[in-house]
Amino acid sequence: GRVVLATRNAGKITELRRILAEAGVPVEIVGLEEFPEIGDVPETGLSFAENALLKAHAVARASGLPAVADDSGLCVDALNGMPGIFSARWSGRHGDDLANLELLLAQVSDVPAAHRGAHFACAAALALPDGRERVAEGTMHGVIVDAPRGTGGFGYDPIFVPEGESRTSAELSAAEKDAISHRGRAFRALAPILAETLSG
Ligand code: ITT
Repeated sequence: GRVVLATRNAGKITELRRILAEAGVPVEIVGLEEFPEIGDVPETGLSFAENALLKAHAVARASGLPAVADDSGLCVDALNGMPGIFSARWSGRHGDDLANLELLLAQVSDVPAAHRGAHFACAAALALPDGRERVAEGTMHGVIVDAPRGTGGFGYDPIFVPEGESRTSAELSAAEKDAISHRGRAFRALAPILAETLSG
């Protein structure tokens, strides 16, 4: 079956295609560029799951196809869980990964190494045109480092070292990141539901 990926974030698109292919979900993924009439969906929810469902429902309704959405972000302990659902626009410039990362680094610069805990969170939502919905979540715990390292991934990956690693998530291979990432975990949990929905 055909499924619309309800995201405009290039980093997510790359990872979602990879994770769903690796999970063996037999779907033909359609990009949002095929539906130029679908505008930006207001992300007014108070949680990753609410926002992922808002995006998936809006795109499923407008496209007439099942839609999958990802809402994700980085929750920093020393910042009481911020930027969280505001991760994409933390600096005030939506999707400016470099500005967001630099602001976050400045905000934790005085936080001692022992208190640098953080986690990425991802909500993976599936919505059907008839209004049915499913959602699955995943997290990846780790610490924020002092300076960016690595060129893989996207967003805050260069300043995040996953638990049990010495490399940042931007220094991991694609397969290594997918195996432990919040997105990998969330979408592998959604994969069987997606496969079942599309076959029946
Ligand atoms: P869409 O709503 O179109 O999907 P978006 O970028 O606005 O794109 P979000 O509101 O979910 O999506 O914001 C996610 C942000 O969280 C993203 O821009 C990154 O800054 C950060 N983020 C999420 N997953 C990440 C990852 O795997 N590595 C690094 N940063 C990540």
